[in-house]
Parts: sequence; structure tokens; C-alpha cells
Amino acid sequence: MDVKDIRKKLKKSLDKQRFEHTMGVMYTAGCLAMANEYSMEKAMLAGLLHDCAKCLPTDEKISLCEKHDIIISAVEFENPGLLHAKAGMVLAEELYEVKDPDILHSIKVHTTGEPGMKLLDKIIFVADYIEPGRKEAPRLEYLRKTAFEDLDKTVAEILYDTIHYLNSKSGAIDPMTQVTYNYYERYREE
Ligand code: DGI
Ligand code: FE
Ligand code: FE
Repeated sequence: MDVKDIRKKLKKSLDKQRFEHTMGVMYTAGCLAMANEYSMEKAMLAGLLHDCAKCLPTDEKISLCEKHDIIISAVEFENPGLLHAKAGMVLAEELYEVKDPDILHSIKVHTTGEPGMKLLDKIIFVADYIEPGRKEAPRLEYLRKTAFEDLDKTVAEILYDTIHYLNSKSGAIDPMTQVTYNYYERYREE
């Protein structure tokens, strides 16, 4: 499926706001790829598809995962919003015909991250957080600057802010978010 068709299909399956966010992540991922001598095409395609399952009803996200023997954790059952990453990987492969394992993997881990992420994983993780349409997160100006200077440090700072945000609203922290932070904490300076 070519990128134009993917874009058309996505526009129909995402709400307006999510589609705008998706465009922002696609272009931001492209910029981060330029800054890191990574394939711009791969980064933009991953950015385009990272939230492809975001607007599916919970039961569809669950059945997409179950069909592919993806284990759904207790935290994911309680916070089904988390499932759009794993379900997105399945949908990107099945519906959008993506075969590139790097792209599929970056979609899978884009919400919680994971220890020892590859460059594309980090590009998508960071682009998702700093894209121009994001308004609500704290320290956005700072993170948008460091993203182009030190990707690992930016991953660490985003995880730090996410964990603090979840704690402040008593949201359950996915064990993967925590182990990812434990791994990337070494890249924080302060
Ligand atoms: O899909 P997006 O909104 O673009 O971004 P995302 O895939 O990073 O999802 C962000 C949401 O996920 C945000 O509301 C915080 C939440 N989140 C991230 N890590 C965790 C989490 N929610 C819970 N309960 N636990 C986590 O560890
Ligand atoms: Fe997402
Ligand atoms: Fe997103």
C-alpha cells in the first residue's frame, strides 16, 4: 500500500484531532531522522501509523491482540488506552501492509518505551511527545530543544514527566514504563 493510500485510510479511521496529531508526529519524526542520519522515509511512515489503532473500540483492540497471541497485562486491561500501541502494530501489518520489522516494533513500544530501544523506537517515542500540536505537557520548550541534541536524555526526561504525571493523578504505571525509566534514568543530568 503506498503512503498516499495509507494516509487516506487513516484519515477515515481517526478523528480529526488524532489525524492532526498523526501528521505532527510524522513530520517531527522526519526531522529527528534528519538530525540522526536515519531514514526519513521509515521514520515518517512509523510516525504516520503509530496511533493507527487509537480510535478503535476497546473490544477490538483486545481481540486484535488476542488473535496474535499478544499477552495483555493487568494494567492494560484496567487502562485499555495503553493497548493501542500493541494493537497498532497488528493493524499496521494486517491492514496497512507494513512489513518492515523496525517500523512495526516502534509502533508496538511507542507508549511505554522499553529498555535499550533502537534509534527508530526513540525517534517515534520522542516525536509523539514533542510534535507541534502537543500543548498540555510541561517543559515542552525544553524537551523540544534537547530532542535534537540528545535523544536518550530526552527519552529519560519524558518518562520522568510521564511517571510524575501518572502519580499525580493516581494512574497505574505500566511495569514496562517503569523498567524503561529505570534503564534510561542514567541519561538524566539533574
Ligand atoms: O497516543 P498518544 O496520546 O499520542 O500518546 P501515547 O501513546 O504516549 O499515550 C499517552 C497516554 O498514555 C497518556 O495519557 C499517558 C498514558 N500512559 C503512558 N504510560 C502509561 C500511561 N498510562 C498508564 N496508565 N500507565 C503508563 O505506564
Ligand atoms: Fe499513542
Ligand atoms: Fe501519538
